[in-house]
Amino acid sequence: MKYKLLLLSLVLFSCSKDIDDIPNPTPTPNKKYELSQTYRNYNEPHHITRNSSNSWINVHEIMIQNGVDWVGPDQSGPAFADWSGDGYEDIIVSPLSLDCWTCEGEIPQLYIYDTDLGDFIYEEMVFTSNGNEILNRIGNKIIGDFDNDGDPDLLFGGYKDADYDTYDKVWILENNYSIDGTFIPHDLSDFIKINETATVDIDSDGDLDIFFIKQNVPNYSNKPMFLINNGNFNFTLDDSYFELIENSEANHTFYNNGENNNTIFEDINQDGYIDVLWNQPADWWDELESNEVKDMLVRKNKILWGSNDKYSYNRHTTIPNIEGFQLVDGIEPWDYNNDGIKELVVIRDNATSWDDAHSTTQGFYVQILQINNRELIDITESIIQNYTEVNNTNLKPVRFIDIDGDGYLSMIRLKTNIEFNYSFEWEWNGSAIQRIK
Ligand SMILES: [Ca+2]
Ligand SMILES: [Ca+2]
Ligand SMILES: [Ca+2]
Ligand SMILES: [Ca+2]
Repeated sequence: MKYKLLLLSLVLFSCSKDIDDIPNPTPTPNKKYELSQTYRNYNEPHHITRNSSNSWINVHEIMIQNGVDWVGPDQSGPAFADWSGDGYEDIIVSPLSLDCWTCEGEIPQLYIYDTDLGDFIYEEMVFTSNGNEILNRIGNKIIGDFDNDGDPDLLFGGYKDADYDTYDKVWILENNYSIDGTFIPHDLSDFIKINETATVDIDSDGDLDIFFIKQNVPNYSNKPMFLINNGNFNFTLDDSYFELIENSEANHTFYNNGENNNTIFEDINQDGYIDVLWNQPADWWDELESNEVKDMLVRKNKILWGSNDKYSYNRHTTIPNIEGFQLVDGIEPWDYNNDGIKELVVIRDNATSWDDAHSTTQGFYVQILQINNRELIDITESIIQNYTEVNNTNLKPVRFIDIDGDGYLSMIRLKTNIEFNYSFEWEWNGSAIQRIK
């Protein structure tokens, strides 16, 4: 059954026109994956580069075949990119420990696509230094061409051990594979403790900068910051892009973000300024201490609009609430109908509190928002089929890929279990966003 699905995917995938101009041969039976060369620009924000057209490949099956005894499908964080530089996408992914998956760090794994075999071959990653410190205990990986030399590099590490209050180091692994087979580690730990980051060229000088939130800052608690890229893996801290709120409690609440490497920087309303999709778990039912803080908490899931001034509380729009599905798992841009204008899809969980999220049956609600200047218009009911279920699973994380090669990006849910790499699928059918899976 699985093989049939795979073949079907391959046949559908081989119809793709937009990948490149190399003809796709009919899949050869003895090849497991018949992939095409893919030339991608890795000097783009991570929320774009993470959407690989090969995301349908079952990475966990590949890992298990190569001797990994257990994978945590939601935590292994596969990073599809051409790590070897031959035009074919490879995978870097995190194995985890079976007994206690955050107890011990594991070396990330590299699987290189072999065109003759049509399969991914495990290869030990070679680091030029600090080999015993480059470990992961959770899968967060940010792909980006940080030195602008055309190949993908990897921002990696930074797990916080809550029991011991210690942190794994945060690294950028400079990709030198095509030259001598190595990755060169650059330690970012002086700047960033937790790899909950996003990337964008915020100063428009042509290279990717890194967004993160510095915690425990005197007077402000949480401070949104950038590491501005100066080239050659040198960075400078810059806290000037966000207006800070004088009331530190309110500032904390407005700029707090929990498990967040999902902040998205994109000019979503197409006015020439980069906006911020502030993805943040909505735990706004916590103890409320003042009306000001209460007001801030309700506005946790929001868009900060770009302008020629700092990002500010005074220029934000809250995502419209859906009663019973208050927990927002993700806010993502999606041009589902290829008209060049992106709408927003908001993935919601049916929990009404963090306690609920861990104790009750999961469900989801897929909200679609149209953007009109700085206004958000809820078009869910008229545009998308089967957008809510109470007794199922949550949808996080979603990805956007053109599975059947017709030019429209499907929204899928990645990594639900070891058997299938994705479940759920919605795609535009000309009049509605149709639920396919
Ligand atoms: Ca490759
Ligand atoms: Ca690079
Ligand atoms: Ca830059
Ligand atoms: Ca804008």
